[in-house]
Amino acid sequence: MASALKNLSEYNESTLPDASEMVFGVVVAEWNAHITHALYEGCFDTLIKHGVKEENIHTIQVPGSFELPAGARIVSSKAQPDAVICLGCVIKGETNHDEYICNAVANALASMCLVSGRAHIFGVITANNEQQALDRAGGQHGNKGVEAAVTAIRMASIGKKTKDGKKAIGF
Ligand code: RBF
Repeated sequence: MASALKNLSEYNESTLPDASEMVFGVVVAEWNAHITHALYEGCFDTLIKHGVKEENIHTIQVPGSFELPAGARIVSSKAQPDAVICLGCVIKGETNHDEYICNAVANALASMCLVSGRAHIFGVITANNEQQALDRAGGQHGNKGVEAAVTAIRMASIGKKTKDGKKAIGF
């Protein structure tokens, strides 16, 4: 299994485009806050590291992961960001609630990408237990918030290059 072999948050920093003119919305779910706030920290630090201005990071906290798409709508209309990063953590319990929440959020964010033309990054940890979540929020499997920020910068750059009229983009 790939994730057991390497820290997926490792990436080649030099290949990432300059993000100093980019604007981002970040939506963070409060459920499992000890996990989601670690994701947010990784995400925020990564955006700043790649030149994003602090005033261009618009953050909203929503109650749970199910509210992430609604939060994304709100931050989109407030800030007109180049991409929206959604961070949450859904941990399996005794019932199937996790499947309903994860499916709803994944489907909604995918639809919002297509309808709005703006990248919505799925930064939701879907874990079978708390340890799996901790491992992916700054633990042995890296920090999914860092990965979400990297993906957002890449997608925002693709959007901007499309406007530049470039013929081959994303390479
Ligand atoms: N939200 C999360 O972000 N992560 C969870 O693990 C989570 N578990 C939930 C379990 C149950 C049984 C319920 C009813 C809600 C849970 N929520 C969780 C909250 C959910 O995302 C949403 O905030 C509420 O359902 C209100 O719409």
